[in-house]
Amino acid sequence: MTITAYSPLNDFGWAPFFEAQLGEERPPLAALVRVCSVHSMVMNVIGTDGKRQIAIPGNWLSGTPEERPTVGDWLVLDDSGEWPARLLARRTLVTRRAPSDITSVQLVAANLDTLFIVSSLNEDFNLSRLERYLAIAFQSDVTPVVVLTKSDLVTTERAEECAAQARALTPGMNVVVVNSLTIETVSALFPWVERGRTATLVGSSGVGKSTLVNTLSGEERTLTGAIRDSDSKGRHTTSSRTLYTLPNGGLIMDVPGFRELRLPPCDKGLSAAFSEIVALAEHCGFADCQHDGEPDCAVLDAVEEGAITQRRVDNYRKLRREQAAQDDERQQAKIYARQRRAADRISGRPGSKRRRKR
Ligand SMILES: Nc1nc2c(ncn2[C@@H]2O[C@H](COP(=O)(O)OP(=O)(O)OP(=O)(O)O)[C@@H](O)[C@H]2O)c(=O)[nH]1
Ligand SMILES: [Mg+2]
Ligand SMILES: [Zn+2]
Repeated sequence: MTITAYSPLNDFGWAPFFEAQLGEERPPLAALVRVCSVHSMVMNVIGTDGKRQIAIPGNWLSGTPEERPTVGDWLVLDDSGEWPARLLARRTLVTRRAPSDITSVQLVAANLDTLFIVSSLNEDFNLSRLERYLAIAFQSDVTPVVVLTKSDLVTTERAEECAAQARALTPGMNVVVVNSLTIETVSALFPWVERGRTATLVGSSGVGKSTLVNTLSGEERTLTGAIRDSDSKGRHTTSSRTLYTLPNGGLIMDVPGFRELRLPPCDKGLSAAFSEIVALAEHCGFADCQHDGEPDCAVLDAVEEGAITQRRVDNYRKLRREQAAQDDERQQAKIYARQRRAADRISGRPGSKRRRKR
């Protein structure tokens, strides 16, 4: 990489992609900062001047979710050095469908290189859930690494069996088995968090994401929580997304455990996560074959031959159905918004016009 005045920022994940956005504008080094956490009115940022808290401009809060700053973003501060002037375009962005609003997305992490998909080797292990996370990683062009935790609580056979099943999901995918409490096994994750590289931890509550942050850091950076005795599930200990710098120079983002993972619009991600089904479907008798018992179905033939599992086909169909339902909902929401604007115009209410201008 060419050395420029901004190279000291490489430690925080700076890249030519961001530098190209500065154009003629050459802000001082200290004016470029990366977002470590976002709260209702303020965000914590890190840069060559260390860590500090800055306010979020009010007009940034009123935009669409994608227009608001999120953890991992790069900002340009104004001359005062106190106030964000620009949010730089993102190199990568992982989103999920907002739990509260069917038609909108929630930002999970910006400008990451690797998505650590964390699952424990006990009850939490679920191939269909892993496939959801993989679709999200592929949708965002982020490298997925499956991290299977709590190897100390299961037999070696169980760990190997789960790892083999996870590996079989995507050719060439990295699957790492760890005991998150000890660096001996966790050190296998270092290649993805080398100096200047950013990884994000996602998975259900209680699988050991925060424990991994602490073990990689060599100290207690964040709280971890005991598992509920009743159902072995976590207690949602981590409550906000935070980007941490590691002693070796890498960056890792801890994310609260997801209760459920609903996919954002994810056509590309699903095609990549289920590439062999997409390829087989080319040979089905009907162009719109649903692989649900139609004659001459190449996908179901492959199931019969044992080349793919019925579970995988069922999950693919389910995720595609979810996408179609989402498209319908978005379409409905658009029609509704259009009708409301028309009604506003007739009654002379100016609300919708103001909304459109922003
Ligand atoms: N034995 C064992 N315990 C682990 C391992 N990983 C995590 N734990 C324990 O599991 C519990 C939950 O770990 P956390 O790191 O808080 O889990 P989390 O994924 O951050 O959970 P949320 O913040 O709720 O999303 C803690 O008691 C950890 O000590 C592991 O590999 N082996
Ligand atoms: Mg946690
Ligand atoms: Zn078919």
